[in-house]
Amino acid sequence: MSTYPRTGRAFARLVTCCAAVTVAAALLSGCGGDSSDSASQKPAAASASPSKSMSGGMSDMNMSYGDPKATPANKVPGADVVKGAFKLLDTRPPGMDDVKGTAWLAQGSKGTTVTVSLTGLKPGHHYMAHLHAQHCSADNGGEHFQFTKGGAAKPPNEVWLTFTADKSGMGMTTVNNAKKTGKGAVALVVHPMEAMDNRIACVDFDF
Ligand SMILES: [Cu+2]
Repeated sequence: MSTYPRTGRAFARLVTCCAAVTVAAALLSGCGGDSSDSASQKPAAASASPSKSMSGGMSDMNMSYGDPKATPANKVPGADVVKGAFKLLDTRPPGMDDVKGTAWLAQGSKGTTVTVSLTGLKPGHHYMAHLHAQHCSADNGGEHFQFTKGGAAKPPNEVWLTFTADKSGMGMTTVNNAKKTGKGAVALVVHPMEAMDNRIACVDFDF
């Protein structure tokens, strides 16, 4: 298991932005570790509505968010789609210099659909992405986008995606939310699951 350096500033941001997720990362023992562990912990089926049987608390932090087989955002019929390319962030952990990819955000009659597709990831490692409320140039995306500001810091009030890189270092998934983000979700940030404060890359959505 690798550990990443944590600066005080990054940790403070972590507490405000991704504290809940870090709990999840801590609970996901073996996450990002050896491949046998990863395989045994891989969810049987990704769920686009992870909160249905959960009553809140830490249990829902172990859920997966998104479904790689769902209709991707750029193929949602009749939706307005914005697309952006990932830009590397200075907070990325070592070994992430070749990360590249695209994210799409679609809004239509079924709410919001977000798809991420990345290459250059570490094979077998777990990643998480969120919609963020500020552009990449403003504190690397700032805080998470929330439909109800100050509400629950988790889906469905926030938009989260989880995915695992395949053998070639490629990862992708799609998640849906019944509500439209409007122009409030201006960026998407991808993090390593086990080190949420090490933001790897960011996409700006320009509406
Ligand atoms: Cu985030």
